[in-house]
Amino acid sequence: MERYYQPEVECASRETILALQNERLVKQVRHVWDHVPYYRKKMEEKGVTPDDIQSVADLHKLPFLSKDDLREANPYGLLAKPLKDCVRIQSTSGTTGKRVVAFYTQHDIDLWEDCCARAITAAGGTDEDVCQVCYGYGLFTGGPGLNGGSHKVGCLTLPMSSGNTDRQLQFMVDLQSTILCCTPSYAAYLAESIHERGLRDQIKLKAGIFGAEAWSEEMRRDIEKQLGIKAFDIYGLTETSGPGVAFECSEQTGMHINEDHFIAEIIDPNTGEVLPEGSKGELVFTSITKEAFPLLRYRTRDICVLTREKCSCGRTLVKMSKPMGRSDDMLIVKGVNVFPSQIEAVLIEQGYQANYQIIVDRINNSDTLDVLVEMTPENFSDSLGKITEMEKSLVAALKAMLGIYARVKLVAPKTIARSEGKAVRIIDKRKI
Ligand code: DLL
Repeated sequence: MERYYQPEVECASRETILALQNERLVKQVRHVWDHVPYYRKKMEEKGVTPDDIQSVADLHKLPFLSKDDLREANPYGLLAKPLKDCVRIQSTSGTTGKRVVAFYTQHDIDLWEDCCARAITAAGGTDEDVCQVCYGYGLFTGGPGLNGGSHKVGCLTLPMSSGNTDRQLQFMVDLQSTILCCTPSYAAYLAESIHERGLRDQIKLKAGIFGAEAWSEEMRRDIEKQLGIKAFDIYGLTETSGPGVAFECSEQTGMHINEDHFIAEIIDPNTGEVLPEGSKGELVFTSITKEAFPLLRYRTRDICVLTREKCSCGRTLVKMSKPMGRSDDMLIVKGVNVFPSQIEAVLIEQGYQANYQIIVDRINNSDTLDVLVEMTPENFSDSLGKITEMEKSLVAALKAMLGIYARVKLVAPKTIARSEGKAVRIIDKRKI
């Protein structure tokens, strides 16, 4: 039984969704103006008042919010509800600077969990399922979000948190988990461990809900094959509540954005200009239902494309492509833009797994790009001559993809550290 499929919104006509967004946006702008002096000042500086915002068509008049604003206002500067009405905080990981704290009322948590429940349902989850949540719990939103969503769907929920792979596998086998929720890099590690322990016949997984970091289509196919599951992408960020802002359906061609809660725009990251549908640019979100920490026109730094093509699943919610990297994740090497996802796609296409590290340095005023790639146990025993050939072939494939030379070094299996959460694959020594 699909307890959390909400066709009245997920499959509603464009007009219905727009009417809902218009009404909620107008209310939200007023709420922020009345309760968040920080944002009110930004609006005043731009000469905008709540009366100027009558519908989604007026959204472009509002100022953007950035991570820098969040840091400056941290912790209470963007709070729109009295602290006594808040029941929870979550926090960003702080990998790109100081941590930012997000606040939730009980209502905010309820809506956030609804979004995660939609994601689990879209991945085929029902109250018959056993959902193993191995995203981190605590300040990270992955564990709490999927945990809440799983409860709403009525799955038997295994609140594992990340790490302790032996215990994960024991529970997976003993309780016959059918849905796995974790980062794609941890899913790949679990798949590797299942293979090594010969447990493939003892697991009953049917679906995975993987997100929180960039992963390529090639990596998806690899994980699906290794675990015998269908792997679904899920997107979100702490600032907009957490996972469940967007989720994939059975078509697996992008993630439906929960437009009854978030208005999405794509902008040119350099000029801030709003781009037409189908253009590649920076994703910007306005949260129209959040009470405690509502962000208007928040710049995510994630680069992607929005499309409204008809989806065979019946959902009409706009779809976002997989983020093609973050604008602040993008490496500029010898003046060329390099996204780690491009490197990953090449490696997996050539038969390697997503165990790699990218090292960028500057030697004699010139950038260098090194890619360490783990060999598979099968090709590890090959002769030195063959390994040199394999490295050469990777260098050529990377050159074709990136347009620049990358030095490739194949290393022994298991020499690159595995990740239980978000993988750290880039070492940029120019910044150290
Ligand atoms: O990663 C929330 C989350 C938890 C999403 C579990 C999905 C599953 P943050 O730690 O604040 O929140 O990081 C947000 O992670 O701006 C993206 O750059 C990246 N990200 C999240 N989901 C995806 C995805 C969580 N499916 C940042 N694909 C975002 C690529 C993703 N990148």
